[in-house]
Amino acid sequence: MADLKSTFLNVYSVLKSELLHDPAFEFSDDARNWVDRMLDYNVPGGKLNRGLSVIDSYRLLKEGQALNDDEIFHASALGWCIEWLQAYFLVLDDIMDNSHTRRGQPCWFRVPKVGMIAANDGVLLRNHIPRILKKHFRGKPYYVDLLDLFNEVEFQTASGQMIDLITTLEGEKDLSKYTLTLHRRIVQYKTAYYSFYLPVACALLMAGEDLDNHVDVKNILVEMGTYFQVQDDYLDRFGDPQTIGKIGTDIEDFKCSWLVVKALELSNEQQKKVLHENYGKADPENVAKVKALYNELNLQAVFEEYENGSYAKLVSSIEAHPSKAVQAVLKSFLAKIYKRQK
Ligand code: GPP
Ligand code: MG
Ligand code: MG
Ligand code: MG
Repeated sequence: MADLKSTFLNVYSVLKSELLHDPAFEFSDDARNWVDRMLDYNVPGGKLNRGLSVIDSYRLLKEGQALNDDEIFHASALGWCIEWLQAYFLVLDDIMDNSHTRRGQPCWFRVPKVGMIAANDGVLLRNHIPRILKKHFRGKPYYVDLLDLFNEVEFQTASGQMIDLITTLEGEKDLSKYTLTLHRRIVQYKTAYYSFYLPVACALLMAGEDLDNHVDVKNILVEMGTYFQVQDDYLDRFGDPQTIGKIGTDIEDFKCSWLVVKALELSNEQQKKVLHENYGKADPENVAKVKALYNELNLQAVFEEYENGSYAKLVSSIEAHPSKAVQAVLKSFLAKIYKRQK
């Protein structure tokens, strides 16, 4: 495993170096240094789960056959495309959510002299993906499907992000519209497709599969991604910022978080009033009242129950899948996130 990770990180260096010498642009030293620093700051510093999953999944789909160097390189390059996509989303999401920290360091736009250049860096990160794909996959029979997959998933994510954002619009803050149905719609689109379906879909394309034949796999992965974002919402309030590397802003931002939806479900009239009066305000006093209410409603226990139920359901839908190799892919993914603390 440690070995796989270092191989994976070596591929990052190769891809970065290619991008820094992209013949389509005449780099000055300043420009090259900027991109170099921007990439190192934003791309490789996360858990790398999404990226590593492409290699894991591809290996499992090959049912134990050893992968050759070329296959490892290509699976890694696809994994990095997902990490690049994630970096692009996070750089922009942190601006939109007015966040402070990410992966244990200041959000990129908060770094001195970066500011709103971060918006363009997001666009650059996004544009690096088709450049990597063109360089390494243009000759592959699945090249067009790969481009189409990344485009579809980006569209779904941006659409989910749009609903996430418009529900918090100033002047239209209305807690009564926050239901599990709305929450599910947001998280399915903003998180599940790119974080869960995309890595497995990349591995399936590399293995020569037609994605239209794997709708059942997609459905299970979207379910898993929904569970993952519920964990993210939970950790926003109950996680340890040291461990997750970011400080939560969902209460201040009036987010349609799983926690507020559950709180609304479980509150009496008095408690609902507390939520209506305090949710979505930046003042620490308001935030503290919401946090106290979450404790009063014992949302930690409610989450634990959700987590156990969700895990059991996922396991049974995975075990109902006819292919043992696909089951192994899905189980390995689930094991990576079950009861995660970060
Ligand atoms: C996570 O939401 C969603 C994304 C990172 C997708 C962003 C999509 C864009 C098109 C920019 P979140 O805000 O809960 O994540 P976090 O808690 O990590 O900030
Ligand atoms: Mg967000
Ligand atoms: Mg955010
Ligand atoms: Mg979050």
